[in-house]
Amino acid sequence: MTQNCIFCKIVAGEMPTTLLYQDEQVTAFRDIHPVAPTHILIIPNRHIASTNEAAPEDEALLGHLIGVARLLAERENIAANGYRLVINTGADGGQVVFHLHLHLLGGRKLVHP
Ligand code: DGP
Repeated sequence: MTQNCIFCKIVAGEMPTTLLYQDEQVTAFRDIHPVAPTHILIIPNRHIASTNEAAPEDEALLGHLIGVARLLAERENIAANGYRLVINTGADGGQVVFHLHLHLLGGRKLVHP
C-alpha cells in the first residue's frame, strides 16, 4: 500500500465506497463523480501509478481489469447496448488519481471523444 493513495485505502477497506467487486488482483467501486448512469472504476489492488509504470509482467493483470469490466457491464445490464472503457494517463490524459484505474462508462449514449 502506498502512503496517501486514496485508491490504496479503498482496496484496504480504509475508505468508505460502494464496493462492487474484489478479488486477489483487482477491486471495483462506483466513481464518486459519475459522468454516466453507470460509472465504475476497476483498479489493480497493487499500487501502479499509471500505465507508464505498468511492467510487461502486468499484462495479465491489465487484461483482468478488462475482464472484470465486462462482467460488471453484464451485471449492470449495459453490456448489450454497449459501454466505454477509458484509462487516463498523465496530465494531458486527464489523470487525477495516480493509481491506475479503468473507467467503465455506460447507461446512456456517449458522444466522442
Ligand atoms: P482520472 O481523471 O482518470 O484520474 O479519474 C479519477 C476518478 O476518481 C474521478 O472520476 C473521480 C474518482 N474519485 C476520486 N476520488 C475518489 C474517491 O475517494 N472515491 C471514489 N469512489 N471515486 C473517487
